[in-house]
Amino acid sequence: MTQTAEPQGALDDVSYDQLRQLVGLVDHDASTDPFPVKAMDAVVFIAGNATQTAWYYQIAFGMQLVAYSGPETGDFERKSYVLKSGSARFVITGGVKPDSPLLDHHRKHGDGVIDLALETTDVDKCVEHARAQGATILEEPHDVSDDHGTVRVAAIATYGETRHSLVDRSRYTGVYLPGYEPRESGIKRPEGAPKRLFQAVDHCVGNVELGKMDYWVDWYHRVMGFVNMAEFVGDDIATEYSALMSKVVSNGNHRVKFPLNEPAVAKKKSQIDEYLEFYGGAGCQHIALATNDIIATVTAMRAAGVEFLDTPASYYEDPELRARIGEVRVSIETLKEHSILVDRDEDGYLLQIFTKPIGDRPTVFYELIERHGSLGFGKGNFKALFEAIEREQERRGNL
Ligand code: TYF
Ligand code: FE
Repeated sequence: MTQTAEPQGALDDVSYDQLRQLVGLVDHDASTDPFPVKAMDAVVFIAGNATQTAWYYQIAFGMQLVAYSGPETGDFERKSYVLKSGSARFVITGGVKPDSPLLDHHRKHGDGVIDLALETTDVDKCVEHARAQGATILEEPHDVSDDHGTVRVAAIATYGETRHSLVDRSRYTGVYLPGYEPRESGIKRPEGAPKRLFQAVDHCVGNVELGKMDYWVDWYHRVMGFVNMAEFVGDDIATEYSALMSKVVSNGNHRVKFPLNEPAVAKKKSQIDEYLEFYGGAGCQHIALATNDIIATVTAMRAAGVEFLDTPASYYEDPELRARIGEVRVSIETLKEHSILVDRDEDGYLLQIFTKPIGDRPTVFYELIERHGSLGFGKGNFKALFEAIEREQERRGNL
């Protein structure tokens, strides 16, 4: 079956056609996939204080609290808050019991992503394929049920201590998973604020150790049937200015995109080395959030105190940029005012901007991306972006 339409409602009022534009979908026959991935099910974070981090995502990222699990609902080990924005779902988890393994994970890695959970139509088929390809199965397929039905779940290990939970929620009508109760935000949205600040997760980037990028690219090919996307940072760019190498893998229709970075041996200490040192190994580096109005999103997030990387005025004054970019939906002056980057390729253009690391360690950060046809990742911006990242690295004393 070629995926052209999906039932309304499943995406929380972001239609499949909207997603096509927002995250750059392509047609794909999923019926022959050995490891059928529909979408990201959730990005699951560990936080030192999940209660306050959930508050941050509501205020600064405009997300809606929809569910909760913790001691009051019978889980005495942890507290988990489920937040939504369009089709994007974040789960923020923290340890309650002093001897919880979640706290050991946090001691080692700090705040970060523990699980890039994937929605699938067939958990057992995915696990059998993953096992045959030598993947580590962390949780065998099993059912979890409550009054709202049954969810089938399993989990496999990916880079570092990150996992991919596999979730089939086709027989479930509850708000997230059995054990969670519905919860609403008590937070009032500012007057005239946009309904939401982003509609979907566009991509999730992994940083892996020196020399391991090709291993993990091959792993996603073999284990999950992912394909290469055209955009990558090769040797040439790496030695010139990026200090990193990068390749992108995605599922068949590009709904799930995982760029993978490794440090490059360059003149300077790579931003990827800085991440690996402070995260304590491989892990998720940034999550890109798709918005249909990056100006409104950045304005609202800045007003809430989120800090973004600066872009020098020279970026916008470069006549080459102006010629290459042509007409985009806002003026270059507006982009400059907000420090938004712009890139164009043969398919269209994109607007993007990056936050500074959001936690205490220089590890996890966010990207906002507004796509207009482009299926890329902003290759034309790599130089300006990596220079901006290195300015911050230097301020932290890590360059
Ligand atoms: O996801 C990407 O490929 C772009 C560019 O450390 C990028 O957002 C690549 C590596 C990096 C930061 C951004
Ligand atoms: Fe990105």
